Amino acid sequence: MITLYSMPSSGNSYKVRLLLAKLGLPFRHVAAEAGSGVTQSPEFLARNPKGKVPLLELEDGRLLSESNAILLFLGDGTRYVPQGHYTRALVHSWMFWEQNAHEPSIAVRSAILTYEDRAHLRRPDVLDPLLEQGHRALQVMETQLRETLFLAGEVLTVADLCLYGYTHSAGAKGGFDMARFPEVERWLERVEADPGHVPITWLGDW
Ligand SMILES: N[C@@H](CCC(=O)N[C@@H](CS)C(=O)NCC(=O)O)C(=O)O
Repeated sequence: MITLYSMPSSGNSYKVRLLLAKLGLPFRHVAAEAGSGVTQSPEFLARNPKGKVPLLELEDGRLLSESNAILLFLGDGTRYVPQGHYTRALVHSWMFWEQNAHEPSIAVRSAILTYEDRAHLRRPDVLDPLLEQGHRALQVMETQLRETLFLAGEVLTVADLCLYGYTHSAGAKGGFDMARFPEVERWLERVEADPGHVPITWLGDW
């Protein structure tokens, strides 16, 4: 059976759990919650020197880190990764953008407001620019979702699961003003309506 090392409260980890649920793939879950020290243990660092989760361990011991690489690996050959070269490249484009422009503002602001060890960062000079950057990222999604039902076209792909990871809690955890982004809100509902959806609290207990 495959093993997933993941942080229960993290969107990057949630993306992978969400795809595993949709694929109906059984897995062993190893929790690495913030502050637990799991990711800095010698055993974990021997598996992933980056010291980060999610980390996928295959039955034969091969390892794969980076949430979006894991999504593309697990989704390959399924309805979640399109076959057409251009559409697949669009999926990659959204996933690279997520790590470069969306996660660094939306996930980071949410983390500062959630985790007590980041409470010292709850200052306007840190939080205000992140709010502005996050709203800009949400506007990029809003603009796309005025044109298509999902980010890379008319069907749900791993790009949607990837962006759902942190967007679904951007208002509640990050303090972003979601009322400004009605198409994003409708897209969140469409992603949730897709078969096999599970909440962030689901850790693989089938
Ligand atoms: N680019 C990486 C980011 C991974 C990452 O930053 N993981 C965080 C949780 S979201 C983590 O492992 N934190 C635990 C630690 O730093 O010890 C991915 O998408 O997988």
